[in-house]
Amino acid sequence: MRTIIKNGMVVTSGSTFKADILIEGESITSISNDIATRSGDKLIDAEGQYVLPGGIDVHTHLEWPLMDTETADDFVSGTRAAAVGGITSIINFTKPKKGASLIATQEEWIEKGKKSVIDYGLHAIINEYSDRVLEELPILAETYGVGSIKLFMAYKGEMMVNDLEMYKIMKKAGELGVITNVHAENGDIIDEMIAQALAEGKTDPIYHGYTRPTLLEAEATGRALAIAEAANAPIYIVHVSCSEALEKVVEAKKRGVQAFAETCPQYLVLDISYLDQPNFEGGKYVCSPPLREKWNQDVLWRGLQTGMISVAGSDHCPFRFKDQKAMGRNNFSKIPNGLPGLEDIFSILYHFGVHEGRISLNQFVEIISTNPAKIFGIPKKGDISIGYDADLVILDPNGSRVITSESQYQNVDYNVYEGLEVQGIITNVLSRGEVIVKDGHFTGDPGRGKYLHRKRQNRDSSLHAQKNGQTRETIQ
Ligand code: DUC
Ligand code: ZN
Ligand code: ZN
Repeated sequence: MRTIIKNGMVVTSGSTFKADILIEGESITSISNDIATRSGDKLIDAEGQYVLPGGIDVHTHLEWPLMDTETADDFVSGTRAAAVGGITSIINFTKPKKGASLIATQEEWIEKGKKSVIDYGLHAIINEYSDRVLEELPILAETYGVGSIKLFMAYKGEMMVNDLEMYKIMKKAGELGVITNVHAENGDIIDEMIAQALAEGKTDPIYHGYTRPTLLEAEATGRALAIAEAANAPIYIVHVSCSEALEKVVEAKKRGVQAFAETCPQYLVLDISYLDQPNFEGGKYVCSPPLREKWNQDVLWRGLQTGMISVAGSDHCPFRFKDQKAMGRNNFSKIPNGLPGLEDIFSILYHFGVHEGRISLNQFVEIISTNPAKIFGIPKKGDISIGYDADLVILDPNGSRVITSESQYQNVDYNVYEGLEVQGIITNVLSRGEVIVKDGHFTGDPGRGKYLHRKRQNRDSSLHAQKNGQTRETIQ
């Protein structure tokens, strides 16, 4: 089966040019001017539109248990929303029960993911240190293609690990070329601040913001980076929300730590004032780290412009307002933490980034597709190139749409970007050559998504820290 995308403006992280794209089966087999058609070819006319690599959202929480409930999107509704929004691959987090085998957990989550509409990978969360973790990590990496794990420095009792646990786990991960995602907030002090606020009768959603200050994100970020450096391990700081935390990443990069940073659309566009709305409306915006003072947004955009932040991930962690967020109506600490965003990340980043002139179109591709594929070792994705998977998004830059929960695919009763008009309409989406969104309508099938076996980090890089007692500077 051949498909030809005709007359589109092809955009990669490195260039923009007019060309046709030939797809045979699941892969791109030719990119050139005026590819001749044969009878039986499927033709898609992309005149006046951009053809971009599909978005890769490496930060999703589908079917994810948190704070005595579970996120509202499963792998069907979540990946359908992703597809419509221009995302053709996700990496979701697993969630092991305390003491559970990481391998058994991985198997369980691969099974859950089989319903997906698009391709899916899994980061393995590790919530404790044990000999078994050390035994299972190499199996996860080699047999299951799990090139990334995740550690939490907050959510004590549920997921938080201490510094020594982090060091030991990261050391092993580093030896294996497995990158560690870190949620960096100082959980101990946050818990104390929450208890103090509640004791003073401060129960509204805004206190979620006040009890998780930027200082404690920056402190934990700096500590995580130092632990990664000591462990000689690659590290990816998820959801950097503020200037002070980003400074820690920049300092670490200067020292030669193999550190990457991610931010999320909500930190680029929304701010702490959203938490301070009456009638518990602020509860809709509770996520961790919390939304910050507005001035941080410019700093985060500069981070994306300069490459200090490599990736935008959605941190899609959706909870319904009416019965899930409502669990914390009288106590902000009981509001499940998280926002929906998987369906809109591509549009929000395109609109506020490219359309409003903060980043170039090529930088957009780099941030939403190329960098996530490279950092997390996803083969044959993140670019438009011969031999690559035909994961493609066709976007009409002249159209616009208004974001609303009325017409969204995300399985929640609100949208944090409600009423916002964004430039650019996603007209068609292809996943491994199959059209899964046609003229804006979803046409894919649950269960067609494949599990992503991922590659590990290249441990030969001169970016890696001390070898045989040499300093980084002496290793070239
Ligand atoms: N932050 C959230 O807002 N939700 C899920 C977990 C997290 O780190
Ligand atoms: Zn997190
Ligand atoms: Zn998250």
